[in-house]
Amino acid sequence: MSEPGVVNQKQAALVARIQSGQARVGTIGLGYVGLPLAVEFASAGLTVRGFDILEDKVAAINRGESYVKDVPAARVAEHVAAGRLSASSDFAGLAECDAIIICVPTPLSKTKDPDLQMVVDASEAIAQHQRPGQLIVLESTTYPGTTEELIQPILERGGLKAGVDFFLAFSPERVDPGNPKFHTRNTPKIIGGVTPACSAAAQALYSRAIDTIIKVSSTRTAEMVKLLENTFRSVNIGLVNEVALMCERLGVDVWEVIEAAASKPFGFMPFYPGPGLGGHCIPIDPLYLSWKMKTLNYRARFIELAGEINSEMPEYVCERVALALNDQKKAVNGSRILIVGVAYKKDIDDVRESPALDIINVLRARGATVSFHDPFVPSVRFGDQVEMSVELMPAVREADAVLIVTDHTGLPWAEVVKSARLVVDTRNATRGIQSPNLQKL
Ligand code: SAJ
Repeated sequence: MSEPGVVNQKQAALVARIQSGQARVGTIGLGYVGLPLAVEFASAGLTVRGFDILEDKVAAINRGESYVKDVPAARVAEHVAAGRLSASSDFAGLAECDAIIICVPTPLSKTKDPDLQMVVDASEAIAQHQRPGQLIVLESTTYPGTTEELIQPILERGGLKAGVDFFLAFSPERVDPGNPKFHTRNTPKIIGGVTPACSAAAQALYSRAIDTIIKVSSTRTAEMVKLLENTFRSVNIGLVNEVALMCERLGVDVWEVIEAAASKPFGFMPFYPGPGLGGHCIPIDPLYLSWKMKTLNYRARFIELAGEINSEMPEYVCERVALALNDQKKAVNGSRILIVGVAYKKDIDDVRESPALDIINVLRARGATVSFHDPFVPSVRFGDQVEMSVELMPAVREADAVLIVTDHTGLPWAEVVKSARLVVDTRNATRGIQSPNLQKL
């Protein structure tokens, strides 16, 4: 254990190494958060070692390749060739890092409770190779209290103390996959340290790679900021999905209503109805907060209600397809249905938690023959079957119904509507196109 006075020397030495560019940064988890972050720190001139348990990711990076759409392979290759970026599945290398950032998934368990096993595994790996003077930052989205209640004890088990012998902070990731404008460097970064010395060390690190740093007073505050951001989205998407259900009963075009409401220059922010909530963040993160609140005997009603409405949308969409087929004297049973777009949102290739998968399963359970076309997703695994994306127009012409689930940019929507017997559009991809065979949410 160090004397109180030493903490400044440890922190000063760490900050000096960061500012001189000598610091070695480790990122645990090389997915859509960890890889862009690793590349950004390498671009800032620091030496970065990415750690992942998946050998294929490690090998791809060391070959100078990128499997994350928002990270050009050329950037990976450049830093690997220059020796600034490398990857490994040997976590012993953590001992050489001055700063370690945990970017592993925080999914839900089968019982819809937080599953922090990957965060615990990463923390245990750090503890196993820990040395005084290191900065450890958790970026994975989690409930308020995780950093200090779960990670800190693991890292202090060997006798080192947070804020004295090592530095510990939480800094939420804010990656928006496919966003052409905002990426790691130009998205403001929230930082909350266990102690002010921890915050200062984290600020020194991130300001090397990110333009705007915002320090908050604690790790819990930083953890809650992220959950507010994502709960805000989930609740507003739930609201607008319910508005779509209301507008359908009122015989009013919900897309026209939202577009007109969005003309208000203040006090309104448009969200859009859709086939349901996909991705590994918005459907999941708010449940981390409602779970934590239950342990404090509080029921987070907005989160629960939004979750109910959003998770009912795939079923509602299937009902709309059934009614539209019925108008043409057809049943879902025996119909050929083409799903256009299976990614969870437009212009990305990720199908995790995509509502399209629920919709396909429901329609198949009702006896439909369902195929899909997605220019970003060449194949999807359904159980032990891998199904391929079909060519668009022949499938459109053959289908009894075409269901637009993801409004990828650049698809020939007018031609789809012209050639199809029936189109149900859940994303207003066909805005401005009129046809008796076209229905929208
Ligand atoms: N969605 C709607 N209606 C909307 C907006 C979104 O139905 O008006 C659906 C999308 O189709 C998608 C889901 O909600 O299925 C989530 O969409 P999203 O735009 O929130 O995208 P994510 O989950 O990829 O990324 C979000 C980030 N997105 C934005 O801020 C726009 C951001 O909230 C977080 O940085 C990120 O989650 C995260 O990692 O937490």
